[in-house]
Amino acid sequence: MKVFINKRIPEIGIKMLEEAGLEVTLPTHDNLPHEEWLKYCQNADAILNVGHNKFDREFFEQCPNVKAIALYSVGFDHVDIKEATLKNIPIGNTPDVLSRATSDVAFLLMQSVARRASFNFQKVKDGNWGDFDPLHALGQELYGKTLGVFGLGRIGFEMAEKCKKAFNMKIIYHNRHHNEEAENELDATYVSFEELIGQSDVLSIHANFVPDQKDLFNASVFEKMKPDSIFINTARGGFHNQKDLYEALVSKQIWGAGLDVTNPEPIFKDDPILELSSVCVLPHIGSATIEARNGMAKVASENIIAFSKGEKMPNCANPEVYKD
Ligand code: 8YV
Repeated sequence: MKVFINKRIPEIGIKMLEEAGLEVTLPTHDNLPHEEWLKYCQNADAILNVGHNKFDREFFEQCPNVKAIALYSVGFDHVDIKEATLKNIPIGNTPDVLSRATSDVAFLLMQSVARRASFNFQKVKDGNWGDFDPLHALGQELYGKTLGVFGLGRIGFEMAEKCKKAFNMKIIYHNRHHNEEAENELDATYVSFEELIGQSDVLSIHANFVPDQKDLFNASVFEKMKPDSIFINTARGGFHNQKDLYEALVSKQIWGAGLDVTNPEPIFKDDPILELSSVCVLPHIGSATIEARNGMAKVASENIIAFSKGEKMPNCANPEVYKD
């Protein structure tokens, strides 16, 4: 079976595939233009995909040989799951292995924004240390404040747990379902969306992105948030309207924002949001640890190997393909 991997992944994953007797193809150069990427896909039976290439109806029609896709990501918003299922193509993903790393980044952004760390670091880099001033560079403390989690799954749980343990924060959440583990272990309280945005001191997004939630966090939401609140997005940039977020920060409707994902993504140095001292932006590094990336390589390869043996992918975004 021929497997195409569009970018080099940690060696552990490639080794697993080769030891399973699979024929692995890696591109000759990075960042393939779309047409070249498509040609590689057309010659493969299965794809291990890094990044957010679109797998939609057009793709499936152009690549009839592709029988399975293992994503090197937990998110699958770039895949038309309905279409894949219709074509009986299992879509693997990589949950769990990146929950710690991604929630670490949410936690890091929260603290960074609370203490204006990136702004102050920039001052030092600019040679502008400044005199000690009792009224200057004042951040805020997080101890005992309220964390609101939008989407309390595995990553949201880990973020909530860190906030509870480190700062004794009160946890509220809004989700499709109740999360009993979080209610029992973290004393988390289920609230409505309106309560979530009105009561959170820190609001952190950890949900799977679906198109009907595009721009869910927009002007009408930011105006209902507390003026001292911090908005954190490590999930998908599509959740927030970035122009509205910028306006909310400039007009001090909210206190700050920490983003590991942007809308659009990427952004460049002329983006006005980067000029704000109340913002910390990272370039989508949520899962960028040695541990998480090795774990993702292992899980994605396990998915491909299971498929090659005619078995169910252990982590599958559309398990309905396995029902008769
Ligand atoms: C990946 C991510 O780095 O897993 C996800 O959903 O956003 C990141 O961990 C990215 O998707 C690259 O494949």
